[in-house]
Amino acid sequence: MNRRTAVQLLSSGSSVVAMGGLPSLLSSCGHEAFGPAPTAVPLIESPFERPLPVLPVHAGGPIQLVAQASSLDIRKGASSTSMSYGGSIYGPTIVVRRGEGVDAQLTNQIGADTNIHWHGLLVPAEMDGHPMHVAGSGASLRYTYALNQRACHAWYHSHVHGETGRQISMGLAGNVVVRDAEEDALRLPSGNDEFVLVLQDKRLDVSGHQRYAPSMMEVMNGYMGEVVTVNGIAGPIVTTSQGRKRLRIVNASTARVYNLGTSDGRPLTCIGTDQGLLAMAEDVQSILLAPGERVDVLLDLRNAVGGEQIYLETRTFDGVTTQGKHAARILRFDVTTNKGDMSDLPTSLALLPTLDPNTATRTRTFDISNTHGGGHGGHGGHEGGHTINGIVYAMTRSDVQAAVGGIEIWEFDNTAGAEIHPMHVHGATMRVLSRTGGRGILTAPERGIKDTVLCMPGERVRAFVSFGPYAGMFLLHCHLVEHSDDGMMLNLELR
Ligand SMILES: [Cu+2]
Repeated sequence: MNRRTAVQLLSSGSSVVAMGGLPSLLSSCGHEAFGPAPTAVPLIESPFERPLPVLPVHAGGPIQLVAQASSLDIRKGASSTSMSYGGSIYGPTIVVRRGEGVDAQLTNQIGADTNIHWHGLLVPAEMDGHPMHVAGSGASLRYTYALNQRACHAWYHSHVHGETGRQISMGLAGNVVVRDAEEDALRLPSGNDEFVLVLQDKRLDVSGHQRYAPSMMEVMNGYMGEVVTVNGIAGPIVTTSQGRKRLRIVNASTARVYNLGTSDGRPLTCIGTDQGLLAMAEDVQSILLAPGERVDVLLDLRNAVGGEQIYLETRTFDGVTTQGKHAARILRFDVTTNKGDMSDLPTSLALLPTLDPNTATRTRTFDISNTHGGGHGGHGGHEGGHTINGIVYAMTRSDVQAAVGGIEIWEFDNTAGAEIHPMHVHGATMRVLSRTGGRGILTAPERGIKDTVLCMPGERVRAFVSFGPYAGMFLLHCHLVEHSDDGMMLNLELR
């Protein structure tokens, strides 16, 4: 794709904000020592002309996950190398009921170390995909564990230190859907009306091949692509009946935040977040979704008419200079004349555990500002990796010790920072208590149970952290994966 066709792809009549021009990345190849200046990578809409790929579902019984090279037409008619757990894109969606378990055999055929972290699942430490537990090339790892947690949308992905960004970006990710009786009782849209959507931006070269080669500047700002894919492809279409749709969305990008809304301004009904259902549904105009986060929304197409086209789009947002400056439509719903799920949503969705901060045994503050001793202005500003409390990750050092089953208050302090940091904890769950500075508010999904929380520049976020039932070495890290690969990660030892 040359510069002119790229600009033509900024389709007319859309919500795309055409900026002055495209940065050099579209015409450049290979790893640049110093990447483009820290301006936001634009978004380029692709023509909507292919059906949304449905990721295969695996329900019950052992599963083989073969990490392998694969090929995928991210852009129509342009085959790109990618990676997957079997098949052409990502891995199967593992559906499991509360009280059951997962038995997954990872076989490594990618020619480099890999492993699997079960993001959002509370599993024993040795099953959690800590970066010290990897399968070498040609080797296998078996993950077996029981699940006793609320219905939720979790996901799985590679967690090899220093390589996580590349492996996730190339496709080593998949979904886990946990179901339970509490959720069943709500009779939420299901079957053909329930969609698992993996959002990932891709940087494509002129031939449509995806690239992952962050420059030093992109390790700071995050590595962003100009094309947003859903379930692996650009420009997907869902042809669907009138009625309610349940969209279970994961942001599998390494760095790009999405501000999700609809093209005709109809609200999204937020019903769930990382760790399952909210207490009450909440209609919102837009939802900010950071890397690693999930959101569960209902899209109400009961009043749509046959032939209508409604887009899920990502809009601009404020708060950081390096992204959020562009909008694009990312998924089109083509509404048929058929009537689907026309029922109503109950007012009350779920009972969440009572939040009593007085039960916390201690408060810890994590300085995540990463001012890099001189800011991002120059190429020399980045020395020694991204840090938490000034510490760069070391594989076997125990950094934070906390009690199995205990409760603490954690404060993520990005007050002096200029970068975004979606903070993620393994082996524990979070309830966000407050956000001061920056946006200064909690968003609708943040009223539920979280495992990843976005800290924008200038923000201080306080969260109630409940440690899970398993002892051993877990992690606390930034889910802007270029940051965690660069060392923005601590070992959390539960004992
Ligand atoms: Cu970060």
